Order: sequence, then C-alpha cells, then structure tokens
Amino acid sequence: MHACRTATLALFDGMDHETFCRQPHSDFSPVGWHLGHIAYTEALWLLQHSAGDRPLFPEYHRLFAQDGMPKGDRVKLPPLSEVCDYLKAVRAKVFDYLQIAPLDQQERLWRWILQHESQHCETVALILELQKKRPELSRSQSNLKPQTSSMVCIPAGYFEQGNESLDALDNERPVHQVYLETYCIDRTPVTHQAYRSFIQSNGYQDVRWWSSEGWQWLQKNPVTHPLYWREDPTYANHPVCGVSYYEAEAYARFVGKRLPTESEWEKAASWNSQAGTRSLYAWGDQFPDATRCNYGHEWSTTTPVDRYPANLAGCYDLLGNVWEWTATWFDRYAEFESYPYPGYSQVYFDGEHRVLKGGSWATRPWAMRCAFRNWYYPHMRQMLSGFRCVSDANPECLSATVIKDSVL
Ligand code: AVJ
Ligand code: FE
Repeated sequence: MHACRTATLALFDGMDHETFCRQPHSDFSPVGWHLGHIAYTEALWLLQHSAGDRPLFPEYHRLFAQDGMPKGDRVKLPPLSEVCDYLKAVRAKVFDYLQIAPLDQQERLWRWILQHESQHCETVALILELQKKRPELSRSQSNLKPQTSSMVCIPAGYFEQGNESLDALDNERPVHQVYLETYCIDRTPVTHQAYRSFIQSNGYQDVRWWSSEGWQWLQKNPVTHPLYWREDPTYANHPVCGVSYYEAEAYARFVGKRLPTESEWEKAASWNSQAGTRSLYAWGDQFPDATRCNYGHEWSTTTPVDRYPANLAGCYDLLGNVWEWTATWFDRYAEFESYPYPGYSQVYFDGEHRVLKGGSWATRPWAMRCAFRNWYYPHMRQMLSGFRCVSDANPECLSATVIKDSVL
C-alpha cells in the first residue's frame, strides 16, 4: 500500500491547480477528482464499513463518491495540498486500524483497495497523456514495407479461464473450463509499421473494412489515425496506441483476420497446453518486475513489441505496453457474485462494453495479470489501447508453429 501510494503521489508532484481540475474529455473526471476518490473509497470501505468509524471529512462525500455528482460538475476541487491532507488523514487511521484488523477475514477487501487505487491511477495517467502536447503529424516520408506480424497456433482443447486467488476481482471469478478449437494468434500487438499499410491504403475511407456501427462512429468522428499515432520511424516497431474498438476491428478485417475473443487471448497468455496448467502472468507466477514487461511507468511510454521475452506460446507483449481490445462483451461468468458493491462490475454487464486485456505501460503490478478484465465502450480511444488479431487455424501458421517447436 505504501509503494502504491508513493507512485500515486509522484503523478501529482508539482502539478498546477489548472491541470488538477481540468477535464480534457467529457468521459473522464479531472485527475484531482480521482485523487480525492481514492481517499474517499479507502475511508468508506476500511474505516466506515470495516472499522465501524464515523465518516471522516463528510464534506467531501458528495464530491468524491462514485455516484455523488456528474463528471462535468467535478471541476471545482479543493487544492492539491488539501486533497493530500485528506489522503494522509485517512491513511493514518487506516494504518492504525491495520494493527488490530481481522485480516484473515478482510484480506480480499484490502487487496481490492490496493487495486482500486491502482486503477484510478492508470486513469490519471491517461488523462495526463491527453493533456500533453502531441507533435503535429506531417505526411509520412518513410516508406516502410507493409507487414503483418507472424502468428502462432494454439491447439484445440480445454483451458481454465478466470482467477479466484485473493486478488481476483468479482468479474474474474470463478475459474472455469472453456473449450476452444485450434486458432492462430498474432505474436505481437499490431505495430505502427503494420498499421501504416491500413492508413496508406485509405483504410479510414473504405467502408468495406468497417462494421456498420464502426462506420457510423467514423462518420461522426472523422479520425484518420490512432490517437497516439507517431510518424517517427523509431516508433515503427511500437504498438499502435489510442484506438477505438471500431478501428481495431476494421484493421483486422483489412488484413483478413479478426479480433480475439477474451478466451482466445487469455488461453494464449496463460495456458500451458502440454502440462495442462494455468499461470497468473504470461511468464509464470512470479510477481511482475522490470525484466518482464513494460508496466508501472517504467518507461512512461510504449516500447517495441518484442522488447521483452515471449511467453511459452511464443507471444510477445501480452502484459503491459498497451491494453488489447477483444471481441468479447463484458459480462458475468456463471456464478458471478458482486464484490464489494454492484457498481464495481455488475452495472457494466449491459452489453455495451467490450473487454480489454493485458494492461498498459501505466498499469500498476497489482492490477495486471492474464485474468484481469478491463472494459470500455467500443468508441473509446483515450485509453492506452491497442490490439492483436487472430484467425481460425490455417496451414501456414500451423506449419510455422511446428517448425518453431522442432527448432526449440
Ligand atoms: C475498470 C477502469 C473501467 O475506472 O471506471 C474504479 C475501475 N471502478 N472504481 C473505472 C473502477 C470503480 C473502472 N475500469
Ligand atoms: Fe472508483
């Protein structure tokens, strides 16, 4: 909790009041609101609900509660120093309570609190990213060869999806068996170099590649490249970042592929088909560290898709770097039980949010694992979102995977 808080405060270090209160996009609250909401949520669950304390700083409740007021009304905030005092006062009481709290009954809640702070900090990071000046894009001078990333084949069979460790959020539970036919999945997220061929072939003007909702969205939002598109050739091997689901879907159709279902993504990321075992992370069960992937502001930007080691299946960059869109609607697993409150996941089981997997360069280690499920409306592109593609089993990919295995 201390390490997480140190990183949280670092995001706000020296921030001016304008940045603290600015709402750069109507779908997001100002960063200052997120900071207050972190304190509010910690006090609500650990001090009020668990310790049985009276509400601390009741004057902040309406402002910082999840459902207190509309996002647009959250721009009038106390100064950063006051919100920091609020955080400190709550934290002091929380650590006092930690001395006597029955952790054997509450560990799940404490771990949830840590992940709640982690997730809000990722939102802070993406709001700050939105406010950064982006370089004007010039017409591309470079002439990189169009290329689609190579694929690996995942053999048919059952795997275990989900997570029921103490960290598992309500929407990850329970672990359950899922059968998938053989399929092929991209080794890496789609890179700038690969996506450039879509842009240069006028993919953004070509109705053939777009779903009807996607095309409608594009007419109302006439974008011509991902939000965080970089012309600089040094980014050729970085993933595209800042795409809506619709753009990801259109690119996939353009290259004759499709977006993975959540199960396809998770099986490739976490399942050892030979041993029949599931791992928490793409590399095994060891807690994330800087040798594994690009997460937790280690770089504070994207890195080349093959910078870190591949997993057992031969896929790179599954965790960290950019979130990856899946074709799956965010929905409950059978036997879902909401925790700690229905507003956390359950109210989003509305058939309007798609699942994203894997985490980004801003994701904290406590909220990054193969089973972790993020969700957003398909039109959203302000998150640090990219994607990779899949296709049904095809001879080319099958033989490539066999060659790889015999070489190993
Ligand atoms: C899972 C990132 C979509 O920020 O709205 C934080 C996480 N829920 N507090 C969000 C969340 C309640 C959620 N996302
Ligand atoms: Fe929250």
